[in-house]
Amino acid sequence: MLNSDKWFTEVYPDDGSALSLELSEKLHHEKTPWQTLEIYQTTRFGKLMLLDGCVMLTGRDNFIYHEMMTHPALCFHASPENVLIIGGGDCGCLREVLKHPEIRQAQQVDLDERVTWASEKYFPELCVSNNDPRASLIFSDGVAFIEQAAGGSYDVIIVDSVDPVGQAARLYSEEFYRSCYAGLSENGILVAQSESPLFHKDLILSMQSRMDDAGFKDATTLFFPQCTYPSGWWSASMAFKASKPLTFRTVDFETEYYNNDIHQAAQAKPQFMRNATED
Ligand code: AG3
Repeated sequence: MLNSDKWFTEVYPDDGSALSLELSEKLHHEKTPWQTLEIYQTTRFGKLMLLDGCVMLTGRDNFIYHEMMTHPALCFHASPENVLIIGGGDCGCLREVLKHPEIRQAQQVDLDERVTWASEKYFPELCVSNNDPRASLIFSDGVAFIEQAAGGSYDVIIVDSVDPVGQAARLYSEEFYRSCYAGLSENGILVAQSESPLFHKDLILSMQSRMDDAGFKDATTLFFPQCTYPSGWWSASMAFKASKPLTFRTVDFETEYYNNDIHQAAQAKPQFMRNATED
């Protein structure tokens, strides 16, 4: 039995399961205009950020998610210069994007300024590139932002959002993917977090078909572990405006999870995914 004062638990009612982390201190709690934001110190997972009671990141394992949300797409692009991050207010994706020396401009558009404030205070390691002259932090609605963007503005668009509930559901729609398609340059690549392969297979499949319907030529899903998210197994779905490139660039900076072998291995489809997409 767990002592509930000492433990945070995120329950996944649809899947009859839950994840618990042992806490040592409550560091912050506020209702922002958009959501409830909480930060805790855990005993073994570093700091923990929750939005509306859902785990957004822990200090211990966020590197896997942030590297997989950025490097595969950026390495598939021959020369990514302009990048848009929709969501991602904790700045973890921004930090990874700016490790690529080719990048000339990285814009991050998140609704909630308080998430970035909290990240700067409690996760300074994720915010090391916030003052990079190539970075701009914009606090506004990502859906409206990409709808209004000039066509062909971005080489890579990264959608680092929360689960597809409430306002965020718009970030999983065909209409939104159409705006991303228009906002991408000729060989542009879209990558979006796409939940758990085990718990949310149908969402992944419907994201892929919406990406198809929005005009993208190819789509692929990356599979990777993320032990503090539902089921401990996560995914990111990529869509290519032109055909999926046959080659990818190698990074020459330090990473903790991503490397050339992971780039390829993460695209291997589990058999149940193959079965679900076979005609
Ligand atoms: N974005 C994906 C969070 C989804 C987690 N879902 C949950 N715990 N139910 C995280 C933002 C990290 N930059």
